[in-house]
Amino acid sequence: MYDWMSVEVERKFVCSADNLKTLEEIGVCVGQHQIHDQYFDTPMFDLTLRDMWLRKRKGCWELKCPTVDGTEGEQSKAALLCTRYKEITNLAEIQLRVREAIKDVCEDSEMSSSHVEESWLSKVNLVCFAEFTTVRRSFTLEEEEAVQIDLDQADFGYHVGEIEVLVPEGGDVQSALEKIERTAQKLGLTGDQRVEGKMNVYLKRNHPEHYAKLLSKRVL
Ligand code: V4E
Repeated sequence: MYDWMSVEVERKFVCSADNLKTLEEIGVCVGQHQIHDQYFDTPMFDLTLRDMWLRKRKGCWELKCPTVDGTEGEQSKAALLCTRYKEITNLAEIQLRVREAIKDVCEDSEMSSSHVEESWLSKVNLVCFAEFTTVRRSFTLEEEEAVQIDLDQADFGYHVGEIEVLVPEGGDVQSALEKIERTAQKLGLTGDQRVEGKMNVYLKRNHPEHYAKLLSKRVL
């Protein structure tokens, strides 16, 4: 069991004035902060085309990649509104996975032996393709342990809400989905469509050709 690997189960939502009022009544605001994210990929977008999202946040590397949990075929309506991604924060493991993903386009790198953090980026030809700042207000609900509700406002003018549960490796994803569904009902969320994340909107505006490719490959 690794404390640097967990599964993030998340449902994004459009936060109406009514939803916000309810959240402020039943939730506890646990903070507001600014998050500056830089996302990296090869110039040919080899990572994101594999649904792998490498970013630097607060000086730390994070990699989100698809989970393989075998439940894809039999998902409830509520589960279909959620995304599940493995979240990896250990740099050596991140480097391993990145190298594995792009090994065909990068033959002879010695990434894992690199001690200078930035040098591994140029070795595998990773460049920053997206950079933005988000103001995030975070809430919890007393009766829903481990659920966090974030209201995000990105600097390129997009607002989105997220209900999320971090499940430790090997933990109970099903119960996380149930917590998210209960929370959505408490907030009075009615939408039954997946809501776009910040990156969707960012890519649509800044890298429309790549965005179209991700859509056609069903990554987004
Ligand atoms: C996984 C992913 C991306 C990486 C960014 O993930 P996201 O959770 O949207 O960002 P953020 O800032 O809320 O991260 P947190 O603070 O919660 O860790 S970019 C695109 N994806 C894939 C993806 C998808 N296919 N569909 C939806 C609705 N969201 C994300």
